[in-house]
Amino acid sequence: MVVTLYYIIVMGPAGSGKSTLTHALSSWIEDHEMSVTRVNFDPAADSTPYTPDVDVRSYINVKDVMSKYGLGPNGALIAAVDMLVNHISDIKNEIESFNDNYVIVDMPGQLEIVAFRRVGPLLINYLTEGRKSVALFLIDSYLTLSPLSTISMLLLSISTMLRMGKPQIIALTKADLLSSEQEVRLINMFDEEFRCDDLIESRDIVDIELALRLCETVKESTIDVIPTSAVSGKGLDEIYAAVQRVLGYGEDYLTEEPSGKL
Ligand SMILES: Nc1nc2c(ncn2[C@@H]2O[C@H](COP(=O)(O)OP(=O)(O)OP(=O)(O)O)[C@@H](O)[C@H]2O)c(=O)[nH]1
Ligand SMILES: [Mg+2]
Repeated sequence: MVVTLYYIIVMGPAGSGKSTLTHALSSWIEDHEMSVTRVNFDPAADSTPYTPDVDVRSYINVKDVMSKYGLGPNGALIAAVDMLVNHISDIKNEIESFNDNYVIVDMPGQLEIVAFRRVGPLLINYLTEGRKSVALFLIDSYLTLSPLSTISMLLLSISTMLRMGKPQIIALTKADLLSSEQEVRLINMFDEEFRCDDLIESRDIVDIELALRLCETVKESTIDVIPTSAVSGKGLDEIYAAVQRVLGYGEDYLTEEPSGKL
């Protein structure tokens, strides 16, 4: 069988659960007899819940950059991500040498550095060039319990999608921490039934017209929103199905011969 590398770029704000989901999703993929390369793309990561197959820290480490150039953590992360440009070709070669079915790239949480500066999209475009790729944008479920907070997070996801130029799936993480009542509220937020007009009841909104327009925009632009838990495994099969829909054009490794590389 010809193995095609599919890239899943895991993005989201700090602490949204990227590394934990990278671990859970890669195990899920292996449990389904497909192979996966785990890439830690965070030069500032202290530790990861999975063992990276490819690790940008072996090329550039933020702690070294801090001490060498006398920078603080944010400045050093900006410099480190810039410096990755010099190594991206080697990183790509290292990833491709595994020749696995999927590559999961666990990104840093500082979106202002990895998505909104020029170099982040440049690195990811280089990495995924010639391959099918999808961004998986994570939002902490807890931040989607109020309509305004949800709209803010979805706007962030849309801004990130515009910067990265990739199709995007949204996963709501840590669903296991919600009570059943909260879970119902959360799912209803993304339901067809949810009406932006309900926002008018909120007293905290400075500009209600703007809030309503943004609400309509995010409602129209948000396609796949999947509640997940890395603890219980909830939503992992839905993420896989959504990735297939976006990337696979009907092609599905689950219905193909296993890679035999596990
Ligand atoms: N209960 C629960 N906790 C989770 C889940 N996913 C992540 N966490 C916890 O949330 C915290 C942050 O998770 P990480 O995976 O490190 O988040 P991250 O997005 O990689 O964080 P940064 O790389 O620092 O931006 C950790 O304490 C995780 O154990 C989940 O599905 N359920
Ligand atoms: Mg992380």
